[in-house]
Amino acid sequence: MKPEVTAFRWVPPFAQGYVRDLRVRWALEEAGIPYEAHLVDGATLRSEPYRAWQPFAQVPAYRDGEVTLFESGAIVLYLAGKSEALAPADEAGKARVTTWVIAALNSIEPHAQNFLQLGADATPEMQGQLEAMLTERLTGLSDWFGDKLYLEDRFTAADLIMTTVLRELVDSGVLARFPNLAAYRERCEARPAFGRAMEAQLKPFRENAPA
Ligand SMILES: N[C@@H](CCC(=O)N[C@@H](CS)C(=O)NCC(=O)O)C(=O)O
Repeated sequence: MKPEVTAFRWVPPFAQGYVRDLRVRWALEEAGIPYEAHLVDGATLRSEPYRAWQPFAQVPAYRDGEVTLFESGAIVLYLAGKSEALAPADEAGKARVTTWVIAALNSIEPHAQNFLQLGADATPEMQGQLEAMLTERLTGLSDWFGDKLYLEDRFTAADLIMTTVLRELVDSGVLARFPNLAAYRERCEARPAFGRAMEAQLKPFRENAPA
């Protein structure tokens, strides 16, 4: 069976281009694996059959006849195990890619999300703390990254996930304080596979926009 990825039929404009099925679509595009989007709405998400697939009633979920998965990071890592377009074939290289995928999702994304989501309504003191915690993580990443082009010696699934975490920080202006990370994010988003994945996410939103 062709791989199937769940995605929203429509979301409000602020979320368009940022829904996490983008990660899976991008990985599939990089790997050259054709797939089908299984578009869902809120009622489907909350339904019992969907929750059996994705316990938290979220997108994306994935299945391909061999596996049934959820969590964008896990799905991208699974695809990286199948395609050298997403990770080196050797065990050490694969392990490094896994490390950076987990680092993006576990060491950076929570601080980015706390800053963006909690920061808006927080007291100035709390805002400052959230920003300081995020800045500390971005400083660590930026210092380690230096003048590299990618986390490994070429584009991998680690860059794909890291880019999707960093791009959420563009509008806040925080990412621009780290020019090497800002340039890295732009370099990864310039990839044709990213463009195809983005267009694939946005097309149903245009087609299903409320009248
Ligand atoms: N950790 C999950 C997060 C998935 C997630 O946050 N999905 C959002 C869209 S980006 C969603 O479905 N939100 C609907 C909801 O939570 O009700 C993953 O990476 O797959």
